[in-house]
Amino acid sequence: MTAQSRILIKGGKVVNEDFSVMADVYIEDGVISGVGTDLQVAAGTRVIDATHRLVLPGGIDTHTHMELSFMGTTAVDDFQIGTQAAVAGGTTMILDFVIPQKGCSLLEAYERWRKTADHKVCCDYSLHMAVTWWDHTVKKEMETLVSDKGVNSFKMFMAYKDVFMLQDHELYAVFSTCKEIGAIAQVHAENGDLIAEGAKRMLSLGITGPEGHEMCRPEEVEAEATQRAITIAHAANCPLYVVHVMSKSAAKVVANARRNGRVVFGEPIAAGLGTDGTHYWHKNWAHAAGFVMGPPLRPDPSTPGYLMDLLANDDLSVTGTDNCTFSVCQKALGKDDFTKIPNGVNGVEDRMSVIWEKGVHSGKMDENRFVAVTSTNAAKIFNLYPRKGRIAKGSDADLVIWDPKASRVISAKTHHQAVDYNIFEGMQCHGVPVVTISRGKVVYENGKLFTNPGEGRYIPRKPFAEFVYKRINQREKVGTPSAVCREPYTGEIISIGLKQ
Ligand code: URQ
Ligand code: ZN
Ligand code: ZN
Repeated sequence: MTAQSRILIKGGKVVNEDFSVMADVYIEDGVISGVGTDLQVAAGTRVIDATHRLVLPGGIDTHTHMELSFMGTTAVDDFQIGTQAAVAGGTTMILDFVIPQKGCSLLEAYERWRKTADHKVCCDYSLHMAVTWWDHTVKKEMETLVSDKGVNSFKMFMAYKDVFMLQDHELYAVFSTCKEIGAIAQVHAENGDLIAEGAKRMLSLGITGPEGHEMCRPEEVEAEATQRAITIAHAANCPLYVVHVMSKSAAKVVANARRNGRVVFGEPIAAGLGTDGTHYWHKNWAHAAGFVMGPPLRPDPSTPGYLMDLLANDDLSVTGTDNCTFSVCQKALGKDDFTKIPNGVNGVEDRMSVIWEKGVHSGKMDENRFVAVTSTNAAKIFNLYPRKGRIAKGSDADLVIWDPKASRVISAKTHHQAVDYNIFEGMQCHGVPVVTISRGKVVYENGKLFTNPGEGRYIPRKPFAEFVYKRINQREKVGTPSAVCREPYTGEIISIGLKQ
């Protein structure tokens, strides 16, 4: 073991989701080997001073699309640049999506994504699998992905009609399979049929700009699909994860379901927590188009604060970014027709600071809840905990030294992402990552990257995460309906012979 692989983080406050404590952290060979005071450390250990700073579990971004080919072009943040930007923002793991085209093999798509990502990633990563079509071969491949490839999360699109969208009976079949194999079902919850009709209507009214993108799919189109997914998942006794919850209406549906005891998790994203859909009405086309994603950001300016309130009180559970970036010249594919603007925005670098500023600095949540929603809950839901999402002996040494008092101004001029604009441009955020450590290696320090592409690893995940399945399993045992015992009916029966 080289001295380089031994680090002592001294004088900081360790913040986990359940409590904070003044303690040092000793790291050896990529793993946390001690948390406390007066730790015995080997000679030659590198000491990092964390006085007046917080030591947090590295962020886990539950939702990215690095170098996704979509709507005729390819997202510019690839797995190298995207993970460099992640660690520059205090995130030490991303969960990306394999998205097979309709009719294509899920396993072949999985191997393609691994081949693309493995040699590029600068921090650990894992993969969700999208199910964009359904037949018995898809079911077989889902079983193989769980048993052999460490996938335990499958995403179904209720939008993108004719491209990725599944019908309700297919959703029921896929959800039932997820429950059988111990996976969590994720949904992009928007009514794809209504979007298609809405878009036609907007274009027929001569509305071709980004404002049409939001007006063709208002909040209720998201809320209706969110409720429908929850209902179908409940019928299958399947745990549900609603990705990118973008509106107050959809958030209320998730909150209500959770209060009714449903096993459902809502994922707001940095964009929806930090900005809003008023930008679609900006006079500058490129500015407006830069915010186009699905579901859209909402023009109700109270949306970010509302989503943050629900995230603070556990009505919403976990945060991602849906980082799927297209530079202005790519967005311009839709300069005359908003339905051709590649959907997606940035977030992977700024998520942690945006949530600290709007969530913790604002007083809506404390530092422990911040850790829960940026790291720990993701680890628990996707069965990575406590290897990831906690600062404890034996956990991976994925951590960030965080300065809650420092602030930074977000700008495309200084960000590490490849995309040539930033939806948070000009936002001042308290809460700044000073040092990011990925599996015991300093990968970012004082504004400089020390990453090596390929040093990140693919992290396989086992099925039946306890955090998700304990209630499901118990309901399976006690919730099965039974028939009433009764004497057979022996009275008269009307005859309904053939019509004369
Ligand atoms: O829908 C998604 O999550 C992918 C295709 C990224 N784009 C987006 O607008 N959300
Ligand atoms: Zn989506
Ligand atoms: Zn997405």
